[in-house]
Amino acid sequence: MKKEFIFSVSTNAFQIEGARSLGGRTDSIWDEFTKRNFYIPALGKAEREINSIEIAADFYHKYKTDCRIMDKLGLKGFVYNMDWTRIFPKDENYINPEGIKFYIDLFEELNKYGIKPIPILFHWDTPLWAEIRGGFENPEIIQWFKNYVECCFKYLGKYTDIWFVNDENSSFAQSGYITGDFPPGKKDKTAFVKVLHNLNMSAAITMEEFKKAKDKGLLSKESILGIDHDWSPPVPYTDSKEDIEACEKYNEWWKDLYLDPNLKGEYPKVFLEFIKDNKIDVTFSKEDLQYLKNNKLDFIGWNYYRPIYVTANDFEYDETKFISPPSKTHLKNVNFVQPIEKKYTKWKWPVDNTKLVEGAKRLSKDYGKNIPIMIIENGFGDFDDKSKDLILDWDRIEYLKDHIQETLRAKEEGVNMIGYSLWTYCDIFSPSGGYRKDYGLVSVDFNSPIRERKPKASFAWYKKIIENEGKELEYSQSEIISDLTGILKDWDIFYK
Ligand code: BGP
Repeated sequence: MKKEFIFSVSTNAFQIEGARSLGGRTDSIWDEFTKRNFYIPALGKAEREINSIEIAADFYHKYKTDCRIMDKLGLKGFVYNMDWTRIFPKDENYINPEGIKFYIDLFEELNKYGIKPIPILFHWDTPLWAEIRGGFENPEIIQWFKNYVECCFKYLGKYTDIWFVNDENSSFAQSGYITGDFPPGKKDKTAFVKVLHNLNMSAAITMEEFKKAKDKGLLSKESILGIDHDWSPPVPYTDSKEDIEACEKYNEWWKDLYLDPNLKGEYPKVFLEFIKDNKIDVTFSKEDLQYLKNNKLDFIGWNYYRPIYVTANDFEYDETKFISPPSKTHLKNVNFVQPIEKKYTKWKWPVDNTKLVEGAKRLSKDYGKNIPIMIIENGFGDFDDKSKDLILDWDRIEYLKDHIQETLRAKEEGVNMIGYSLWTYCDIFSPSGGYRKDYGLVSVDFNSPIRERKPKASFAWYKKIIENEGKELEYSQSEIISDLTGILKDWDIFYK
């Protein structure tokens, strides 16, 4: 029976939930990191703000209001990156009743409105008790993670049949252990290799627990478990043979390394070369590699924000050609450039939907013609003007329209696209922009003690798209303004 295409929104616990010291919860690495690195750039600067996530959008207290708002939007799915620490605040054994109860209540509430919860079990936020014991560098974490996922399938399995293990292992492992931009903030290639392997083994043990949970009837037989990855398809800067080869080399690292272990049960050559070239004293046992092969995941979550412009050349910074200095990668003759003729957000993220269909076809070619693919993140980060009665985020609507169009075209052209989930439901803490980088369909007033919510023009537009199942993406601004004015009529009573 062909399943309905899912129109959804996505969000993440440490960016939205707040209540970080409430309900029996203790600190995780993002709590520790944001406290230790607190930094607020000058007003209006598109710079990285590191701010407190203690309250964020206070979803922990406002989730019932938010579920009502999502019902008003007509949502079919809600992708939620869970918080391991809220459920396991002390160690790998103690289950926090208030923690698991919060997620049971949330999933119950979503189901009440016919919205399918789509949980992602791990989004970069290791519990501090685990980090102190080595975190993902310590292979024991695989058993600790097993306890966590077993608990989630036991108490939450009945609410949904679509699950993911990890969000963007690339961001967590590379920014957490190579560049140090994200917690735990290390620059250690050996740690990076160990962490990646333990993440993949944790995904494999999650698949083993997933199968057991199905056998126990905790999960429906059709339930699927996937990996969510942010592969930015490469665009060769020129059509030279060298630049095209550079794109393939790029794909080996940024696509194959973060998908092959989970979908093929093997590591790409580029990773084994990295270990050898850097004299990293880490080997993977035959048993582990066999275990990965025996526990491959079912499908792909794809975070598509932008393509990336790749060249083999080592260009000097020429402001007449590039909007930022070219950047070298650790791969020989693979460099990133930002050509001046392209379009970018205020945070210099390319705005370019031209690679989505080709990228989706490439994923199908590499991982199976019928492998289900769901866009899990796609969104437009901006400084929204919240000074007027109506928040008219037309640029965001244009961006979303262009990407939903390509997602549906990929589906029409034979890719098994099962859904589109935009980033993000409401304004939240951004890892690269703090509270000054807006992505939400719903605005949040971070100065208001009750974190007031207010719909933007994009809310009214996406509501229409869900109603017409993406058959009509075009819109008139005047119509959206009148729809939004209508939505705001009783907003303060029911949704503030
Ligand atoms: C992805 C993350 C999300 C989200 C998004 C936007 O990598 O999975 O959590 O933050 O990027 O990033 P940012 O807010 O830094 O622009």
